[in-house]
Amino acid sequence: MSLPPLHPALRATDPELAELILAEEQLQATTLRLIPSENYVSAAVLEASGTVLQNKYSEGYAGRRYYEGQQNIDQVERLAVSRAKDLFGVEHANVQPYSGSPANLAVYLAFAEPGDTVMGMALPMGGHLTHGWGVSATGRWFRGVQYGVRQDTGLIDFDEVRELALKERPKIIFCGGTALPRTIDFAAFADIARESGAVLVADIAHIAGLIAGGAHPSPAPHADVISTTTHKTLRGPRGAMLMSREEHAKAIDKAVFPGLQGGPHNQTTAAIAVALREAAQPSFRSYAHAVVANARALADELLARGFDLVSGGTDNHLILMDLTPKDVPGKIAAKALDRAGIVVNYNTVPYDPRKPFDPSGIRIGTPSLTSRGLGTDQMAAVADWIDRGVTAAGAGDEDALAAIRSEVAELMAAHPAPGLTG
Ligand code: DSN
Repeated sequence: MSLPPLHPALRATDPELAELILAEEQLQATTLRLIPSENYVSAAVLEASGTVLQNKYSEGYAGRRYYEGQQNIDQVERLAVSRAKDLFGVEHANVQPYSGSPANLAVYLAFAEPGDTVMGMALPMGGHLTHGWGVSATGRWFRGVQYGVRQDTGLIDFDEVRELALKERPKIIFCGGTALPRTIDFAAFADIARESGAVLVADIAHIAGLIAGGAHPSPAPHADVISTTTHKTLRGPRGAMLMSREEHAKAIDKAVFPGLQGGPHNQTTAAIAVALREAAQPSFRSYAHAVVANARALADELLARGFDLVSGGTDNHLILMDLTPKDVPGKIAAKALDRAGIVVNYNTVPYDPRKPFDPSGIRIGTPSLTSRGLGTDQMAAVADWIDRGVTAAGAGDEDALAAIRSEVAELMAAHPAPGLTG
C-alpha cells in the first residue's frame, strides 16, 4: 500500500500508525456508511482540528483564563460561541464539553444533586445512557425514571410521560435520544416540564444538523438547555456544546469548568467554529433537507421489500429496523452487511425480547451517504443491497456478500467523500 504525501511526518515517525490511518481512509472511502450518528467532516474541519491550537492550555473562558498567551485562543472560542448562538438562535453557548456524555453530566452538575430524580427515555426504547439509564453514572448517582414508546405505534405517549413526571417530580427531564426515527415534539415536553417543575434538556445530538438546516423544528423556544454533540448531522469534529437562555449561563459554565473539565480542547473548538460556519451556508440547508428526503425514500424502499420499521418509517435521518420477521438477528445482519461493505450497527428495538448485545434490530441513517452526494434516486439500490445482504446473512452466503461489496465500492468511487484523500 503506497502512502500519499499527505502524512509525510507521520509516515517518517510512525509508519505503522500511518498505515492504519491510511487503511481507515480507504475503508471510509470504499464503504457505504449508514451509521446514523456518523458523518464525514469537510477538509476544512479536518485541517482545523489538527493544528497548533493543540499546544495551548486555556482553562477558564475567553477573557477569564488561568493561563496567559490567550490572544488567539480567546478569539477562536468567541467565534465558535457567537456562531453557535446565531445558528441555533440561543442566548448562551458553551463550546467546551469534550463530548456528549460530559456535556450531559455537566447538566446534572448544574441542576441536580446526587440522589435526585431525573427522567429520560429508556435506552432500549431509543434514549441515551446519560439520560439516567442504570449502568451509567447518571443512573447510579441519580434516581433515573424512564419513559418509552408505545408498543403498538412506536411513538412517545405524552399522556404517559406527563403522568410519570407528575408522579415522580424529576429535577431534570431529557428529551431526545439515539434511535428515534420521528420528529421530537419539544413543545409537548416543555409543557410537561413546566407542569412538573423540571428543567427540560433537549439532547439534539443526532438532529443538530437537521435543526441548523431547518429540516427539523428547533427546541430553542421550548427547552431550558440544549445539549448536542458536534460530529453527527452537524458535520463537525468530535465535540459537544451546551446552549441555553442567559438565566442558566452561569450554572452551565461553572458546571463545565471548573465543575467537570480542565482545559478545553482548543483544536476542537476551532473545528467546531468552522463546522458552524459551514452549517450557516445555504448549501447546508439543502444538505439537511436532502438527508431527510433520502431517509424517507430509503424507508419507503425498505417497506416495499417487506422490512419492519419501528414507527412505520422516519421523519428524520434515522431508520430503526426490526429484523424479527426476516428471522435474522440484528448482530448477524450487521456483521454480514459489514462484510458486504455496508456499515450499520445492531440495535435494540422497543420491547426487544433479545439482549442488547444480541438484539433484534439494526439502525441505519443517511447523513454520510448524503454528504457524498447520493440522492433519492439511489435509495432503491441501497435498499436492494440491504435486502440482499440480510438474506445472505440468513443463508450464510459469502459470495453474495462479496458481490454486494464490489457493487458498493463502484458507487462509492463515483461519489468521493468530503475530507478524504483516497
Ligand atoms: N454513540 C452515539 C450514537 O451512535 O447514537 C450516541 O452517543
